[in-house]
Amino acid sequence: MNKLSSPEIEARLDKSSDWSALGDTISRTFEFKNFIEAMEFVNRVAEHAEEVQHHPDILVRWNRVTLTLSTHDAGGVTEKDLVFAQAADALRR
Ligand code: H2B
Repeated sequence: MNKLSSPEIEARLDKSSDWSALGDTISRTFEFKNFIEAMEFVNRVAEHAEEVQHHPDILVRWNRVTLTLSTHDAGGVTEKDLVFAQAADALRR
């Protein structure tokens, strides 16, 4: 899978904002009512990650979950990460 350039990533993120490019990754912080709801989201994300065999870095801080995506094989952000970002957005509920 091709690594996308910074301008390509920025252009793609403008449309589906909420995600920001940070170095060779994209990330978004999702906020929930409490820790349990945050963890339920994490579990939905985990199930999806297994299905597509693409696994985000996940940081949980009580009611906030930060997902950080990159494609290690490509050494940066690829289409795979942008597709995963949209799926994660849909799992937010
Ligand atoms: N997840 C992430 N975030 N980046 C990868 O490059 C990656 C992955 N590679 N999950 C996948 C697994 C690869 O090892 C398998 C073979 O698809």
